[in-house]
Amino acid sequence: MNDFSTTYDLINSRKGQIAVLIDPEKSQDEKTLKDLLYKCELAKVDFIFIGGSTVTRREFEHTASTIKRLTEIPLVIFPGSADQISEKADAILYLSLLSGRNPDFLIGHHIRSANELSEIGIEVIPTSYLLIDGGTASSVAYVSQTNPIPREHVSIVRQTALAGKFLGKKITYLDAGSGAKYPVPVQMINEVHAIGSPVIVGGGIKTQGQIDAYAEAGANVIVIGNAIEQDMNLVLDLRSHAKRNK
Ligand code: 1GP
Repeated sequence: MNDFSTTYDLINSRKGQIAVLIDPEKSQDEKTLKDLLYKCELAKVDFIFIGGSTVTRREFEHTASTIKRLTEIPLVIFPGSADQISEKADAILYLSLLSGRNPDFLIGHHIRSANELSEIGIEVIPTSYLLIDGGTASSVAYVSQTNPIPREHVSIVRQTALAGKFLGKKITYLDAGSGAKYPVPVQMINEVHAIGSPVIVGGGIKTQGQIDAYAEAGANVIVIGNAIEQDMNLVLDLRSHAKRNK
């Protein structure tokens, strides 16, 4: 295991860590999941994130239990709704969609899930969640009925992340949306890193070059979902990167 007492400490401990995002809606076949987790272990992936925009409670619980049974890689919930909670996870990113103005995604889902989270006692990490225009209509934008921040508006990203920090959020997650045509601009990572917030970045990331550029700009965790769903072997290419950063 590791020397860090919380998942937050682990996230904050260094730059360039890798998270593989598993969407339970697409991961009900145990053999495929087992194969993927085996490859994640070989590649020394740092975190498994679990979540999706349209997952049922049953699919979520089933996938979280299976992942926990098959690997010791820390499991972090990246929730699409108040239903995506499991005591099997190590922590939950308690996302406030600060790029939007939909009260449901700013406080509604949080109130709905608060009692259950308090009962199961997993680590809750207050997280500013900013959707950035990735050149495609993302499911998060559709489901939350919010508009992403335009790619050229780096100063809006900085101000929003700063406001989130003042509100007590411990991490900023910049997301171009799953399958984004254009991943989050590197300059946005620089800006958020500069305000002293740990950064998670995801959406449309496919190459080692992108991962290196984000790590260099100060991203703590780089999230890859879609590209690994398309080709599971891609995870093995992350191995050299993981080693370089150990
Ligand atoms: C999307 O950040 C995640 O919410 C990951 O995006 O599926 O495009 O890797 P991809």
